[in-house]
Amino acid sequence: MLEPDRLVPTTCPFCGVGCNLELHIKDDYIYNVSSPFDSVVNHGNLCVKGRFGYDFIYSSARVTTPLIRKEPQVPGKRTPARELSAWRAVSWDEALDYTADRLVEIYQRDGSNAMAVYCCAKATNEDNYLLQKLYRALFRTNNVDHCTRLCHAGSVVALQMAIGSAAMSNTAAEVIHSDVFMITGSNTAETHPIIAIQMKAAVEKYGAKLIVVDPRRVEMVNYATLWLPEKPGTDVPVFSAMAHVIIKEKLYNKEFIDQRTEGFEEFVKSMEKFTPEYAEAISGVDRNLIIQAARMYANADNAAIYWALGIPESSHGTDNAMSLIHLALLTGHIGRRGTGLNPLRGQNNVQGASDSGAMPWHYPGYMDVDNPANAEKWEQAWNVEPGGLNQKLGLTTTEILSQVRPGGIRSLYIMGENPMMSEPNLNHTRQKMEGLEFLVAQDLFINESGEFADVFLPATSWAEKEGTFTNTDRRVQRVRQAIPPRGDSRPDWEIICDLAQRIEARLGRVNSAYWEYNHPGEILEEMGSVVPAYAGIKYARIEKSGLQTPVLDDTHPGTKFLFAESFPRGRGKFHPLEYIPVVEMPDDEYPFILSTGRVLEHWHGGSMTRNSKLDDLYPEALVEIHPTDAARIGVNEGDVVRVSSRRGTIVLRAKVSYKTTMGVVFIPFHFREAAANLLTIDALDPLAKIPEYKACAVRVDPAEQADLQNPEAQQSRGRY
Ligand SMILES: Nc1nc2c(c(=O)[nH]1)N[C@H]1C(S)=C(S)[C@@H](COP(=O)(O)OP(=O)(O)OC[C@H]3O[C@@H](n4cnc5c(=O)[nH]c(N)nc54)[C@H](O)[C@@H]3O)O[C@H]1N2
Ligand SMILES: Nc1nc2c(c(=O)[nH]1)N[C@H]1C(S)=C(S)[C@@H](COP(=O)(O)OP(=O)(O)OC[C@H]3O[C@@H](n4cnc5c(=O)[nH]c(N)nc54)[C@H](O)[C@@H]3O)O[C@H]1N2
Ligand code: SF4
Ligand SMILES: [Mo]
Repeated sequence: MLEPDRLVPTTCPFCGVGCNLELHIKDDYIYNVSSPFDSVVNHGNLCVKGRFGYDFIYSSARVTTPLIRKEPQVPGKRTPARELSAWRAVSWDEALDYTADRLVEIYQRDGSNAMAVYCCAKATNEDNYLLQKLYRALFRTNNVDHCTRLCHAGSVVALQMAIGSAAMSNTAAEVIHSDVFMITGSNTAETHPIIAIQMKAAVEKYGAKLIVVDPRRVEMVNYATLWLPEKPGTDVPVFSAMAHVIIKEKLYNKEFIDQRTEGFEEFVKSMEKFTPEYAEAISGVDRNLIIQAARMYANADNAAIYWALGIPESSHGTDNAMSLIHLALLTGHIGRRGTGLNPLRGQNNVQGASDSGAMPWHYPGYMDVDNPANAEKWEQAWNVEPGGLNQKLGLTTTEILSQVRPGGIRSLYIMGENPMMSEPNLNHTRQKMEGLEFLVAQDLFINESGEFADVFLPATSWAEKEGTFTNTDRRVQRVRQAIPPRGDSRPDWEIICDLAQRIEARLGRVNSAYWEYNHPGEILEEMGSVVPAYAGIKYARIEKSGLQTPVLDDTHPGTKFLFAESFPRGRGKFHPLEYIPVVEMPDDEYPFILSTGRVLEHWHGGSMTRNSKLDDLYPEALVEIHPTDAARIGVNEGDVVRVSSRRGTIVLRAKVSYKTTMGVVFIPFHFREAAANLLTIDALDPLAKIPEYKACAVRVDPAEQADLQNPEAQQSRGRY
């Protein structure tokens, strides 16, 4: 065994569980990752990504020099380029001067509405806070968003409307204190694997009963007392029928409803039509399962709900989440240990990026941008003249690209996102990317979106910088520099500070905002001076283990579960609901429903995991198809098939599996050779603006081996 020179404690860069890692370092090289047994979040457990996936930082595909495209790019005629020969290596000074010149030129010509930025849920709180500050304080725009829009936006909007707060109400580890818990729209064992371990223990060791509501036979079904295999997009009828049963059988908590909620009477009327029979007809779930699930959840002493993207990623994602929230409001299963409304947040720092203001309608701390009192607070903090901040709601991620046109959005700054893999209907996304006048990519890799950029700014990875991530249960944890930056790469926060000073100089607003920090800890303190939930978080307090927000002052111990006494909006509000089908139903031409999502070994667009040895574990895109459907269309395991929707076509191999239900095929969106988002529909939820990633109509046809590989795409994939 190699003896490490040092062990550096830090936080996993993949998912929102936020496992604690120990990086083993020899000669400034990370050669192993472990986790201490006393780690609060994960008790020494790690999934395959946390344990082995770190090697993406050493990939030969990583770019560590600032680059400018050799060929000037013209709006409407942009051409993607990944190979380095299309780029010129430049100094940081040249790259930043060029970026500042181009952004300021567009801002001075076309104003705030031409500017937009995607922040990054993989980067730290400090990085995100600064980038939104740059766009708000210097370019006076709220066109600031990040992947939360593509993720839990429906949950966030519904939770805000119903209770006034969108974070997970409880701590994931409390699941062992639940008598009953329900998981819906979450493939927990693959996407939040360490929380799944705790859930399995809750069932096997602590005797909790589990209800799974999911169209796929995900691993957690093996631990469930009840599985409700609904058709995609039918959550409102299923959960409203549960509410119907709870009301009809008087299983609700009258005291809680009287004291803590409003809108009950009207809500009861709107639930009348959602009989279990009606829900069965729409969702395909046996009415008796719905009745049993309702009784089991309502009669428990402590019952919790956990959910992920099967709920919000829909053209009626807000309604879906609302139908779940109602169950907690009816039964009072919230505000105590082992209960709660728990949207499992996905990216390592999506909770933190949202807290830090990387959103178009909120300053940091969820302060509405259109409230002058909030604007005033941030004007003072950022030394902006009174009335200087823009109080108009900004555009969301899903709106920013659709508004690329003369007179609309002209420039986009992307820090660590990959819309050319992650947004729906990629053929449309591509057209919009091509239409930009100026595009900045700040990443570790030239990803599918960076290929369109004018300038590439190489950021360091999480192992090469200091900062904090906020995990899914609101725990703010340290990220530590373990090794020197590779090549000329720099931490995001440093890049942003340097760029901001150059932009200020060009705007003649020198010192109009503060951009000098000795250490990222000072950035977090600046945020905490205005955001009460972060007021008590200082690096010195989180060196050993993190603190769960809200942390209201320097002695506040943090908050394990929320809403014991009241909700942030006062009373929890019921909202009458109607069932609205998904936008694109299957028909004769496109007879299957396509569901998209994740597999354990890969991460989103693949920049990280496909440049890691994890790629060897799951090297190629597969479409899951039910054995009955496969037999019907004459497809066997491993056969090459063509999957087409009204928007695009991809070719990949079939995986014949009982994991998917009849009529539904599943494709992970990690593979550029067969990008699932070429097929998905860009229909949006009207309130949350989140796309319908979990249901569109497709056809599946046998294809030839020769159709399979796009050699160009295969070759451009880097290897570690
Ligand atoms: N390995 C891995 N882990 C990840 C990620 C990753 O890329 N790779 N990404 C992270 C991120 S950012 C996120 S947001 C999370 C996402 O975590 P999950 O939401 O668990 O991930 P998905 O694979 O999208 O799974 C969606 C689930 O919803 C179900 N579903 C589909 N349609 C419906 C429906 O209409 N109703 C209901 N109730 N359920 C439905 C699917 O069958 C599936 O079980 O994962 C995080 N963890
Ligand atoms: N079809 C379909 N599409 C989906 C979904 C789905 O379920 N189905 N899910 C959606 C969801 S939930 C999400 S969250 C989005 C995710 O979508 P994106 O956020 O667009 O995708 P990622 O691949 O995670 O992109 C992260 C990028 O950040 C870079 N990066 C990593 N660390 C750092 C860092 O420290 N600094 C910088 N500057 N860059 C860094 C990585 O190299 C990578 O290129 O995808 C959405 N798209
Ligand atoms: S569960 Fe999530 S945080 Fe934990 S090791 Fe796996 S990817 Fe990392
Ligand atoms: Mo996500």
